[in-house]
Amino acid sequence: MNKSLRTFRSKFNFPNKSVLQWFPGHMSKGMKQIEQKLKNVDCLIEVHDARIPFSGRNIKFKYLYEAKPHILVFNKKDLIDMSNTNEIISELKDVSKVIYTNCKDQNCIGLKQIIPTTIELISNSNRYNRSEEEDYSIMVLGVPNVGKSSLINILRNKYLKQSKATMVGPTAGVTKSVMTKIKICNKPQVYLLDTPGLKEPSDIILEVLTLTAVNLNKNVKRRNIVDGGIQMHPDLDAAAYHFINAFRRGELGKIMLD
Ligand SMILES: Nc1nc2c(ncn2[C@@H]2O[C@H](COP(=O)(O)OP(=O)(O)OP(=O)(O)O)[C@@H](O)[C@H]2O)c(=O)[nH]1
Ligand SMILES: [Mg+2]
Repeated sequence: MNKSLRTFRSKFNFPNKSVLQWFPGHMSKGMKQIEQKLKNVDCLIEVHDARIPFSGRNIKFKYLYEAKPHILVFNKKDLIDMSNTNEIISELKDVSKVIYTNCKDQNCIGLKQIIPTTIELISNSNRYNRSEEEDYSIMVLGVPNVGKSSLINILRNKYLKQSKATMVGPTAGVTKSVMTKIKICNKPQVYLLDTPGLKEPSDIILEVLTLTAVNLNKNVKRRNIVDGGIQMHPDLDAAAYHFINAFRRGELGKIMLD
């Protein structure tokens, strides 16, 4: 056989597209940046969606919470039924402090508790290399779209009466890299560090979107690369928009997913 033919590969494995879509480049870069910045922070605020208290938290962050004091903020509390939060909190064995917030409400009680709680945790911890520092530096992390940047903006507005410092948006992946620290409070000096939402790769999302598109009868035309003909495919983007919009607006009811 011709030598050049022998170097041809005999098969080509298509990458698992769902994994690619759900772990974009900025996420792996973001994880490295978070690890690098860890030594410069005193505490971690994990933000998560109050509608899914037991699902979807990124377990890759777990070892970070063992290294630094950590509080869990369940955000978007305006979208849940608050009657069973005590039961939920008692089920969470890995967290010492849980706070419920609504970043759309400047008077939210939970928002008032965040900075005093973190300062108390830091004061009771070993700050190691940062023990001489007078300012407090806190990293905000979590999966995409849970309201990390919104939390930073509303706290900054609350304490410093200053406008937005970090971008917020309705789609996941708005914050793409670990930001420089943002001043939140003057006395004491508190800085928050925004991070990109990091989610573990998931491969069931395609299945969910396909079923949703089929149920909605939303299709897109695609050209068949083999014969050039037109084929109809489930419109996954339309399905995602429909589902997420309904969920975001609370149209699915005041529900818990866990
Ligand atoms: N209903 C409700 N919506 C909120 C709340 N907090 C944030 N949002 C909305 O949630 C969406 C995502 O907010 P972001 O602050 O951009 O979320 P993020 O976690 O920084 O997202 P990434 O940067 O993509 O990881 C935006 O549309 C916000 O307006 C809340 O307490 N209640
Ligand atoms: Mg953000």
